[in-house]
Amino acid sequence: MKVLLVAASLVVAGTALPAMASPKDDLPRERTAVMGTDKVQRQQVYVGNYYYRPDQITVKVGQPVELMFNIPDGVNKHTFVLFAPEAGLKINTAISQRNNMVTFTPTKTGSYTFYCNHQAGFLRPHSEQGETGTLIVVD
Ligand SMILES: [Cu+2]
Repeated sequence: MKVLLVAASLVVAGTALPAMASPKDDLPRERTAVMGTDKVQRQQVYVGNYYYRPDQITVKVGQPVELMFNIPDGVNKHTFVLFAPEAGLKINTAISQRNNMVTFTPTKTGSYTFYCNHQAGFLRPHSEQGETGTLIVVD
């Protein structure tokens, strides 16, 4: 009985709280990838419904980039698509806790859009729900 009461009060406490802010609101939107001593630029990217954070990532041209995705367990699938052949970028990969990294080397400065192309049933594709971002490649 005591356990039930505790559980019931937790439910009440939970509902009494204001609507939980999405974690994306607390995460930075802009980051410059950090160049390692091994000359690889690394950036951690949080992925959720339906966002990447940061969603504006600045990197240096001609140096390898490694994006490490931090993605929670969940039913929604997500992908990372970055198609800019003019800059040597042709990436289209599912991302998950098991497949949580992409590496590439941009060969041309510019701004390139990345997005999630997953679409469940008749729902709008994730990219149309905000799951997009920009890779900014600088000299
Ligand atoms: Cu997605």
